[in-house]
Amino acid sequence: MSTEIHSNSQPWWKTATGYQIYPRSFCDSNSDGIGDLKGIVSKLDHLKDLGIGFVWLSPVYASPMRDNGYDISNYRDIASEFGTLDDFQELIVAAKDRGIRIVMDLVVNHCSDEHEWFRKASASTDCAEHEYFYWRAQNEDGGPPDDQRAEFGGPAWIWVEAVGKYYYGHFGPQQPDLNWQNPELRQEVYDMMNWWLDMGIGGFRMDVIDLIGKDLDARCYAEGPYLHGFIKEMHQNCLAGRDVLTVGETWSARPHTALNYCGADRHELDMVFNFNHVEAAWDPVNGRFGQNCFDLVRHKSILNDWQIALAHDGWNSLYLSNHDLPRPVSTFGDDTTYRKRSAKMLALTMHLMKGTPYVYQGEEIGMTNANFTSLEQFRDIETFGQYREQTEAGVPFDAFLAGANVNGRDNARTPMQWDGSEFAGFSDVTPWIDVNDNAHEINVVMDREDANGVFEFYHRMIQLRKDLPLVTKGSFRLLCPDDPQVFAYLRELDDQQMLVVGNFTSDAAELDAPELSGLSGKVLLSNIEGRMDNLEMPAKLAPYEAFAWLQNPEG
Ligand code: TEU
Ligand code: CA
Repeated sequence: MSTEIHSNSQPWWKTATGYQIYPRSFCDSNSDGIGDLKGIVSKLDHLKDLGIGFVWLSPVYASPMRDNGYDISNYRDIASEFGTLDDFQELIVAAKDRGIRIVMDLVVNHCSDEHEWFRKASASTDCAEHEYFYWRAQNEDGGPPDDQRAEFGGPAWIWVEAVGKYYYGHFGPQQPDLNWQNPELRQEVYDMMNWWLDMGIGGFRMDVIDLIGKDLDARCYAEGPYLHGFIKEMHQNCLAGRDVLTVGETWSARPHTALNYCGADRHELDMVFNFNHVEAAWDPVNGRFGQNCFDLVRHKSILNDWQIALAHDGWNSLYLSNHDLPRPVSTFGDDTTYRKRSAKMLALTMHLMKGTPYVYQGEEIGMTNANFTSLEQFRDIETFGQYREQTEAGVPFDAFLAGANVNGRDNARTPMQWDGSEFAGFSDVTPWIDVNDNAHEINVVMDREDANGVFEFYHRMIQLRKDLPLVTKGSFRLLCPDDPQVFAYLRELDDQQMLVVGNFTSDAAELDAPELSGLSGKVLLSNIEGRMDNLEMPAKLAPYEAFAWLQNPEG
């Protein structure tokens, strides 16, 4: 049976569920310990069974892999360890056969210092490529123009003797920022985007796109003065008239700025990733590598603000995890006693809001944080940067390790757990990063054999979105905003109402929504046995219980 790829009244990306693949960690087809494109092709049925409409593929371009592909040395080729352009085209076709589109990662705030552009630019001032980067002379005392630090540690301004100037690397020396002020650079980027779009990709996730409009002299980086002009120009040159999805990674976006990117009259992007709810769980004193400070009332308030801001124009992206973040069941749920139940609860409360949901690989079986015990196990450039800075500041190793295990990026990058074999079915040799110790009890084979598995729950939840227009189109109303245990909201369309409820704690809880008392309806999906169709208020909730309930199912 062919899978419907177009929906009649709405863009496909409003009714589809996305799935992010981190290629290095997904599936290794040729026994070198590194995931690759052929490996992805071999697992497409897993995604089809889940009900996925598109894949966001983290970068697969040629790269020295200092930041696992977020440092691109050739935008028109595939990294040799991932495969070839032919493999990529095969992936597009094999995915399309299953009703799945491939959305590429667009990393154009910076490239790799091994990109030909930068090689030329840093060898001579006398070439067009020199202007593709940000250069500044020494200041009066011979130092860099300012004291800006790079995201991955060290100074952001790096001296190049051959040209007698500093260049700017927001993330680090191996990721020089591209100078978006330069029209030829912009044209290079647009030509490259069109080249991929013409090949039939489903769109772009745009890496740190909020940084491209920076004004370095004003020390203004995110949402800089040139940002929206550039995105508009990109839209005109590449996106207008194409049926593709665009989602910006925007750490700086707030509810009141979101429409600047995705309002209908803007002609910029379809949606952005909001990180406000992610950052809210970070330790306000010790930062990301401190403790987990998740607070449900704040979490609800943030998500509610985004739902309200984009209720009538623009569109939300809905997610709890990606390749930079820890595993949601470890951060927001319970990764031991109530692992499966809390994984389902987190998914249900996130996916049934208004917007496009994204699943990060392994989330659909409730994979957990890595819990590494030694420095040798880590691979992430950012984590190593933290290690150096913290060690210099006198932070003991155990404290660093605890922080890395709470929020380090390697938590999401351990190999996908396909089965209970030695390397979890990811590879048949030692992988580039350790498999999580729990792979023998948390893996796709075991989870899918279990009628109460996390996968089956995701599958049904994703199906609900296809069956019920209310999930895509309905309005959103948060219930009991101040309740510290329960996340509950109503979705409404015409004369139908859907109630979504999740208990975020390991204690029993209660939902009181008197307006719903005695109404007739039915439970659409629940993560415990015995949730009854008739709602008696107040409703008693078991630990981490979640359900979706539809009033007037015939409506
Ligand atoms: O991430 C943006 C970014 O700012 C991250 O460094 C983030 O602050 C950090 O990981 C906290 O979670 C994007 C990519 O998603 C990331 O993988 C890249 O390393 C980064 O850009 C540079 O391209
Ligand atoms: Ca491989």
